[in-house]
Amino acid sequence: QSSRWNSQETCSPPPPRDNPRVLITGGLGQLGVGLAQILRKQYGTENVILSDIKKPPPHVFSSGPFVYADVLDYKHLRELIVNNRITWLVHYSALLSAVGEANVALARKINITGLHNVLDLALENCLRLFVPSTIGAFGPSSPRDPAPDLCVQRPRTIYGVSKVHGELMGEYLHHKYGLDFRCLRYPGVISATTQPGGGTTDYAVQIFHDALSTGHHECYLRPDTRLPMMHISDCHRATVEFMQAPECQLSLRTYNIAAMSFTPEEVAQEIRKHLPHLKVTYNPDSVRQTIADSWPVRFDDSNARRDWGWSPAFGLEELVADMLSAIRNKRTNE
Ligand code: AKB
Repeated sequence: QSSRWNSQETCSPPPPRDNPRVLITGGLGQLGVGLAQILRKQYGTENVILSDIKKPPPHVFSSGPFVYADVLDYKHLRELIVNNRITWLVHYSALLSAVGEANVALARKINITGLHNVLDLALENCLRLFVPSTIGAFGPSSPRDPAPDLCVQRPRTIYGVSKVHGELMGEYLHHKYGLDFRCLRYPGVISATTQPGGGTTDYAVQIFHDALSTGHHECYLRPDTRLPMMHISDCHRATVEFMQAPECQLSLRTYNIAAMSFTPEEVAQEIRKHLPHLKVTYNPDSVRQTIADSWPVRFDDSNARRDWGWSPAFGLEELVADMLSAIRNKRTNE
């Protein structure tokens, strides 16, 4: 595996092109398909390639380029980047907090070894590289209300440890070799059409589906567990705006982004304004409750607001109204 790490050269990106050529890894998770849709509208369908190790559903396959890519296969990933003249890489492939604790060895492989492959390839090919981080990059000794961009980070999950590692590696390669590394710390992301898949904040998606189907949600967190959350459209917009921001505007390479913070009881109360009969029972599970208790209850995102103009559109009220109507629409169309 060739690497530029020993070289004194810095990364000089190719002359600006009209459109970036984007590769998204882990593209069939909660975020990839939606982000691809937005980028394809702006930059052209053929310029945005989704990739994953799973077979895509027919609507994904027919909506634009999709390729098989395993982030652990360095040579194949390099071939994809070179053959497709990729200039931006969005690295969504990762195991989330709860599944990571259930399979630490696999999480270490995908979240750390996979990231190393992507960092090497981004450096070698002068790519603009986006890697998401998370509220999970903080731990019990971090300031929790609010958590600033720069503070103590001692997470106690393999997910969090791998994300702090990613933040630090990316920033190191930026400062040493000029890698155009960009990282946002996402809150829990809430979407009506895509499932999160193994995180601690997943209840905040499931509660809407349960409210509309059985009217009963059993929550694995305590009713007063407050966590930062965000509507998926804000998350996508933040990602695109951050990727498009001129380098000279970025005083940091890793930013918190915030929209709202709520507890299970607060989101249930807001849902009851539309569905008064929603019943929520609480059965905290020790793994996810311990993880949630170690995470920030609020993010300080003032640097993102100042540097590149971040501002969320959705608060709790708008989120709940949108989720309920989007899930209802989806069900009538199925
Ligand atoms: C998780 O709960 O693991 C993720 C996250 C907050 O990063 N949704």
